[in-house]
Amino acid sequence: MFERIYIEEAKRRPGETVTIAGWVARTRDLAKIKFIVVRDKTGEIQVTVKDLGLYPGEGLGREDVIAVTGKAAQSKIANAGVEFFPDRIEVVNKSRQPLPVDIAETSQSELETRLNWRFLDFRAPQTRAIFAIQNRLLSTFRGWLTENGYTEIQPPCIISSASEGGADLFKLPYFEKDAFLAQSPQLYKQMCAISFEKVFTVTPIWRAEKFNTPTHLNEVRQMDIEQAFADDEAVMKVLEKILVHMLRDVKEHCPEELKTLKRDLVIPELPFRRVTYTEAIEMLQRAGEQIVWGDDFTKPQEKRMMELVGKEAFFLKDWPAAQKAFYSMPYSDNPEVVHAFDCIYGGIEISSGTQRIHVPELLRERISKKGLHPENFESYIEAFAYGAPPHAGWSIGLERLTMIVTGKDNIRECCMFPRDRERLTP
Ligand code: AMO
Repeated sequence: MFERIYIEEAKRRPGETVTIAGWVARTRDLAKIKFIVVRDKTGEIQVTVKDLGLYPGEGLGREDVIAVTGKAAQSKIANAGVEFFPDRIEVVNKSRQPLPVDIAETSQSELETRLNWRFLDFRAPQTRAIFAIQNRLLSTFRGWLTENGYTEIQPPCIISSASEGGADLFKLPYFEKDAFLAQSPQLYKQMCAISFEKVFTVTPIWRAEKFNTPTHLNEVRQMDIEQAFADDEAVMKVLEKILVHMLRDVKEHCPEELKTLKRDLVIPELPFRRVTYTEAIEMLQRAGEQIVWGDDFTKPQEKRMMELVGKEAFFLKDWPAAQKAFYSMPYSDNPEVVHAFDCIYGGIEISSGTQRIHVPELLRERISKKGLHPENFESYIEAFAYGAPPHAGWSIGLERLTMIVTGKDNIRECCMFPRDRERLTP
């Protein structure tokens, strides 16, 4: 392989003979001169070909991979202020023409077509911006938690029983038994937190939800924490803090990407408002909505509530036990209400969490009450019989968070290879 430097670096080293390599973004032919715009991961540069003998005889098409040896020079004409004068142009690999998706202008191709040709779509400016931001969110999440004393854990993805309740499980044969794809790292992060104290993980999870909506996937990446000696309020404080930190970081480090996406990112104010479920029901009732205590919110009601609360981000807390998973800690004076919260950001639930039950007997009782069988959870329940401190945690859906940060209205845009009811390839 030839030695190449990135375009960004070539621009900083005018006058030096170097080799750049990348994809042909576009070409322009004038009578005595040809222009090739070459793109690599660091940007684009215009290659100005004055000696037409250097130009490949078979011509160049968009997305052909080429290597160009020559010198960068300041230019008053080229858009970026620097152009590249070649001594040699090598065609590394041709692209089939025509391209099945319009990379230069993503909005002109249907999302379905773009997803069918995802590897090409990754070269489009908007898509690159989305995943640059997602990458930043992930690295900041990991960095902040590591710096603040959390241990990264590796929970299993093949599990023997439901972690979030009975429904929506993908079943798979596992030798002589049945197993399931994890719906959440829930049970394992709890078992880690009662020993390691502060843990986090980023892991794929699977939900066999049959519906197809703009905010649901069947395979999700969850960003979770779990911590000992903590209640719901303690982990809500961590959540609002890390979320604002991640958003500030994106705003600071991804200004070009946000510009490409035409996204004016508003950083929510700290602390986030805490609205109880009961208050939310009353607010909606006052606004004329048909809803009673115990109901879940419909999508339009959720939206209405957003408008009524009037905040970019807020917590919705103290949910009815019936709406939340078996492991949620009930209030001691009102067991119908649990120490559970959702974080609503940009109009959707991006995260939810609870204080957990750390007492085996209560856990057995709540599992049975949900119509599940405690015997299927014994290894988990038993973990709390040997000195389990109170603990709490939450999970942020990476794709939903990316959706809001990038201003996209379909979650599939924010997942490299989305899995939904219909899509299993690529
Ligand atoms: P929950 O089921 O609310 O809680 O999931 C947490 C977050 O994960 C994301 N998410 C999804 N995103 C897209 N498509 C889906 N089908 C989907 N399902 C979930 C959302 C959601 O807020 N174990 C608990 C969390 C905890 O208590 O720690 C759990 O999984 O952003």
